[in-house]
Amino acid sequence: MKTVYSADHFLHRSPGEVYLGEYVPAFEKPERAELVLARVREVGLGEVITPEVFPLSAITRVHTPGLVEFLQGAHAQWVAMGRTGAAAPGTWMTRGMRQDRIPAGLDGRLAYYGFDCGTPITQTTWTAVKSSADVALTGAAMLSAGAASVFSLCRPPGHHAGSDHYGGYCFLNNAAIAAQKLRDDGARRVAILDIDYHHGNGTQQIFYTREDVLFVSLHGHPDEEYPYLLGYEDEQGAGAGVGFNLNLPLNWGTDWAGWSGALETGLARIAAYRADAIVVSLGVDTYKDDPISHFLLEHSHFSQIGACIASLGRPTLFVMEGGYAVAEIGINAANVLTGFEGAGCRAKPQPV
Ligand code: OKP
Ligand code: ZN
Repeated sequence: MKTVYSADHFLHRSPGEVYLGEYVPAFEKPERAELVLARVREVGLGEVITPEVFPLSAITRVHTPGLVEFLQGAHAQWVAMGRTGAAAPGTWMTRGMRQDRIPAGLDGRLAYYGFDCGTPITQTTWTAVKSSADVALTGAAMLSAGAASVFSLCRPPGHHAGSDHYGGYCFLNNAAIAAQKLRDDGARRVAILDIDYHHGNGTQQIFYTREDVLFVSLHGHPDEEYPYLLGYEDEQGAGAGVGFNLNLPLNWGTDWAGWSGALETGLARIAAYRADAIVVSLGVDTYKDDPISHFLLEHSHFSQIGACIASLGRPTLFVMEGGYAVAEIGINAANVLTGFEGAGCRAKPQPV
């Protein structure tokens, strides 16, 4: 399978983040994508190509123009106010506050669009964010053109970004943008399988009222895990989308036995949906030594995950999301991809 990659990801580098009450080096850092790329080359996964540049209209299919303009301009406005460093909110919207009015000032718009303080906007963040979306869009276009599988090595990640909000290291939702592109290119039903450790709240929100994009997510239970305020199992969709959102929350300490059982449930739902294409939000922060996560998967399990996804027999786009055990991120991500190509799922065959 081919990999789509852009070195523009280097242009986003978070200065650091607050973790457990201390200011620490950012977990989401450029080395992540570089180590995944190195491993992709080492295992000979396939050609590595650079993305095409897509118009902003491909992004505003799932995000509001307001969010996109905000992300493009926020840092320049921050600097124009005489500030240094990266733009980030220190105030957030909550119950009882106005949602119908976007504040004119920068700090108000940071409060309106942002939902955490771990997603700073630097001078060059937008260029990296746009290239990450282009990496996803290029992968989707390759699938539309007949590729059986593609790896979009996106960075920064995307699944926490919603139609009009950003956070969780995510600015634009690469997987959602790719899924919409697949729909626009003619796929009738697209399934998104989110196997990142964290709930893909942004992806869920974007497609919550739609039946043409199924969202299935395995993640840390929101009672104890980020992003806390979405990802419960009773969120099953709304309106036309009822029944097309499947959350499979799992408790801290979940191991392969528990996790693979949930995967089987998720894969069976996708098989029953008869998706024309699958987008995998590929986070490998389910790994046992991930520094911010609490699942217990081991290297070999990632190979099995890939094989199980392959058993669906559908065109599949892998979109990189999280994974913070940096020394091991390449092995874990590449194992999913080589597992996919090597076949041999140990779980039950899925209905078609
Ligand atoms: C991104 B992905 C607040 C930061 C809280 C955010 C975790 C984001 C994970 N200071 N932590 O799903 O891997
Ligand atoms: Zn994650």
